[in-house]
Amino acid sequence: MAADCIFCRIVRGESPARRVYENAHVVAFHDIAPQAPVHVLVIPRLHIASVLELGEEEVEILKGVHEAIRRVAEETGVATTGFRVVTNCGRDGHQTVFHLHYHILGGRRLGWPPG
Ligand code: D5M
Repeated sequence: MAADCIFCRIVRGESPARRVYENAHVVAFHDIAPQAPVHVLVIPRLHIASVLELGEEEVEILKGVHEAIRRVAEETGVATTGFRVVTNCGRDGHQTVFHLHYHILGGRRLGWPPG
């Protein structure tokens, strides 16, 4: 856990978030600045800076991430219409919060390629 990390604070319940799902490994909550009608973030409870820090020891966390993605997609209705899962990494990837997170975006027709 990182004391000054906003997503760690959300995991600990010290900062508010509109939680939609959680399991032993992850928490999912609505993004504060939604870019689509459905915009939910899935984050590991453990502080991991980005996908670059994932290895074999994190495989159970990744199972939890994928369970959360499926459950959030079903519960928000985008499982039937389609959606996108994105993780931004580093400067060029436009990562602004350095606690690993997966954006679930849906509820409208998304453009491709992303900007
Ligand atoms: O995306 C970081 C995302 O995190 C961005 O879409 C805003 C969101 N965010 C930041 N702070 C909060 C809080 N407190 N609640 C909910 N959502 C938040 P990135 O991929 O790093 O650019």
